[in-house]
Amino acid sequence: ADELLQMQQNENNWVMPAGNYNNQRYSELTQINKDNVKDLNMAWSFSTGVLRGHEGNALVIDGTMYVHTPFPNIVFALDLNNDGAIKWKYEPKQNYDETVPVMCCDTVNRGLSYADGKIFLNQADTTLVALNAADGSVAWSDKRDDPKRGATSTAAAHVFKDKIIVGISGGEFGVRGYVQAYDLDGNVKYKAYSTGPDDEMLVDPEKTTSMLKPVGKDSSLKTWQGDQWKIGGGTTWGWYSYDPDLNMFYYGNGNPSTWNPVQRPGDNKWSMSLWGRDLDTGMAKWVYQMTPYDEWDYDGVNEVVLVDQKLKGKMRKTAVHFDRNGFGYTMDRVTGELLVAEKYDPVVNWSNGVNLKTGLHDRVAKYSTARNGEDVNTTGICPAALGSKDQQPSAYSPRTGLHYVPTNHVCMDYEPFEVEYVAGQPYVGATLSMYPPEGQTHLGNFIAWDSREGKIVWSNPERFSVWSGALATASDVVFYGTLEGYLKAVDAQTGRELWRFKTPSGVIGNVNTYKHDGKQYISILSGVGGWAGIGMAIPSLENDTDGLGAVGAYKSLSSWTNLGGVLSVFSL
Ligand code: PQQ
Repeated sequence: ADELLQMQQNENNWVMPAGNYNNQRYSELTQINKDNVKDLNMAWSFSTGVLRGHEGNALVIDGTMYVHTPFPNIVFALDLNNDGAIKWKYEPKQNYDETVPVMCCDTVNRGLSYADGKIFLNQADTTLVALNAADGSVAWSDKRDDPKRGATSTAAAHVFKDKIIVGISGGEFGVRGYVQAYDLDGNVKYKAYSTGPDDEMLVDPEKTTSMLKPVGKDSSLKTWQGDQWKIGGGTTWGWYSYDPDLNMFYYGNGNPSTWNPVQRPGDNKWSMSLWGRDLDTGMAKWVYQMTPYDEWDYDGVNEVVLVDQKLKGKMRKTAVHFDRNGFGYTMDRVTGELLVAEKYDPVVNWSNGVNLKTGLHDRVAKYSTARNGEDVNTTGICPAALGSKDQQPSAYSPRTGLHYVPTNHVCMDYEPFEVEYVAGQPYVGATLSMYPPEGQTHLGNFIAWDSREGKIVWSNPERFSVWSGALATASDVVFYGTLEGYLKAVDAQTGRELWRFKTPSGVIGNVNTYKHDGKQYISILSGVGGWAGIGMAIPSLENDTDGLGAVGAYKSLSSWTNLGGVLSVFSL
């Protein structure tokens, strides 16, 4: 039986990170519509008591709301039937000194999952804990990795059918990425690495395909020098999706370590790749590397959205992904065939485009950071390392057939330098400066994208990168938050702004919606931070190149907002 498959269809609840297995972040609720959204008011709010960046969103399950925080990863259960009273609170004990200094991009956590009467929390120190939803007591827990070697967790655990899927962070510390599957009782079922020998990646040389062809033996090992794959990154800290009919799950993985490409010649497979795996066995059905031999830190972890749609007259089960490298990819999710790959920000300049036959980019030589085996200080690369989009998840409306994508509009200078691997120490090897594209002042856009054609339908400029996840509803209203702290509602067809509200802090959380006692609510976590807001989260970072280059680009953010985690809930 698939409890979650049933529960995700109840639009009163928000039962998993994206609301739905398919990562669409779409709700059938229609009480709040284009005409009345201007009358939205704050219904109630809740302070988490934690500073630093608040990513992700609360879950709502049958009258209880579950709210998480960044490190120390507190979980609150709020009773919606009793004025939001705190039913229980869980605060894990984690070693601050071991964990927080090795989190690359703020102490964020992207949220909780639910199944079988339990709430699953993926703690920063890599402990996965199952809490009894009724009282917050610990049912079981497992610490799967070690922050002392730079391994941490920021991603939500994702529950698909009878498995809990968790990834790992630490690409900036030479951590070798993997996904690990547990059953609901906490037994490890499999582990699949991003790099290394075929059996450790759960890759079958004959049956696993890339660009529709078998990957062949040692498809990863052949693309690294010596043992470099052991510290080769490809971490797995993004949003996962699941197709119950195909019984496959989907995700992307991150950058090869180090950021200095000259130190790791080769394609560095399978970093920077999209994966489709069988849920029961973990075996890869297909894999596609978007940015072989990465020279810019264009992690491939962004969400994979599952959409059934008509391309060139033919219905397809597609997987849509907005990569850090600036391209919006549409794949056939059954076979891994590449169908569309187009720029979703016109300023992207490192590649002229993707050859749909080979899957390879036509790279522009002057934006390379490694030429003839030597480091090159390169200027004016678009996008910057944080990509045309980072972790902030998009929404999709099956009504309009469009994706609503929070984007970054940032370029960079990149100076690679030689770095030695020391376990638990930064293994970055590049100094970055980031700034808006030439002649422009805005750092973000909120766009509508047609993934059948690979085209921008409308685009709203934003002062800062839109680091918040979007929500689309069946009344054709789309919501998102901004780094200044606005929660905005726009018209799904035109992008016209319908409403805005300034929340207590910058928004890097994801908007969601639920219904309680017949009333529709919109909820959002504010609390500035994340990579874009790192200069605010850690005030001792002062130089423009601090925070891996984000401090300079987002300097003026401190004239708009201040730290502090608050959940804000709105209704008519
Ligand atoms: N995290 C954020 C954020 O939450 O704002 C942004 C980023 C991360 C990045 O742009 C990264 O490249 C990144 N990389 C890793 C990694 O390579 O393991 C981890 C994380 C993370 O766990 O938050 C980020």
